[in-house]
Amino acid sequence: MTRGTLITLAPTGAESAKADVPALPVTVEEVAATARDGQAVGAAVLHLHVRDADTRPTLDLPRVREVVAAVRESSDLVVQLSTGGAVTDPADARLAVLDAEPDAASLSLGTVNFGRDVFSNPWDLIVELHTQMQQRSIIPEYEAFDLGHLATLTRLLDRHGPPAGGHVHVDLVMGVPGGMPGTTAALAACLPALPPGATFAATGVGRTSLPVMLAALSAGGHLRVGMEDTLTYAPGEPVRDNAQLVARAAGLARIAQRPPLSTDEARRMLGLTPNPVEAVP
Ligand code: KMH
Ligand code: ZN
Repeated sequence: MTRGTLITLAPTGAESAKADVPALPVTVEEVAATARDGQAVGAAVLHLHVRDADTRPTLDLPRVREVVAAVRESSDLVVQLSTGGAVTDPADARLAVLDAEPDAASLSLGTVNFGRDVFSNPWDLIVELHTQMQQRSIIPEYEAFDLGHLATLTRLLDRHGPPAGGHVHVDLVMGVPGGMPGTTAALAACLPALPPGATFAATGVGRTSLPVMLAALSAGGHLRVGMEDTLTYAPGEPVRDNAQLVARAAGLARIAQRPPLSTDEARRMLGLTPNPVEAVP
């Protein structure tokens, strides 16, 4: 079992409107402050969707670069750009996000119904993202929305080799309407399908956030939390800010005696920096 817990913060996403959720960080300054505050309470990775000046989701490269630079200025978090974008984003724009030179990027492993929409991830796009990230030394976080997506991951690695850095890290995105449910049983079903040596995190959308977090910790997994996935802290109580969600995850990780990994520890775990060679006695 992994000794510490990697906490990824997904603060914004592409689905919620600022007008509906005033606490959602969307400006460059808000995202930079969210990164700083999230790191202070235990986050090590930032899963980043960018918004434009009108608060709408955007993959505009200058804007993405500006937000990445601001996050690197305000924090030491591993910057993981979303290549999933919004359900309406075309594949070429999603691939072009890699030009912003993040440390890491998400890589969704299959098409899934996404509420009333379809989040499209055909095989050729998966392969293109995987190979481009290999060539650019960008660390993928493989996102599985359903059990079959893990079979796709095994096929991808068999045919196209390991990712940059050599380590495979998977995020189980659970509770999306159309994907696998956010339950302990579904999480347990995924575990035998993970590639050997892989680490995993889990995130439960909406009200599945807490059960998924507890199930992931009990299974030696890592956590992703944030307002991309969860807008209600408790029944009838809106999330105050992203730091509130990170602090809760960090508290549960400490109770599990697997405290939050620092950003340096996270970089080593993910293969962004080499592990120090064990001293030979
Ligand atoms: N916004 C969703 C359609 C990712 O970031 O890689 C896709 C998503 C996945 O959030
Ligand atoms: Zn995302």
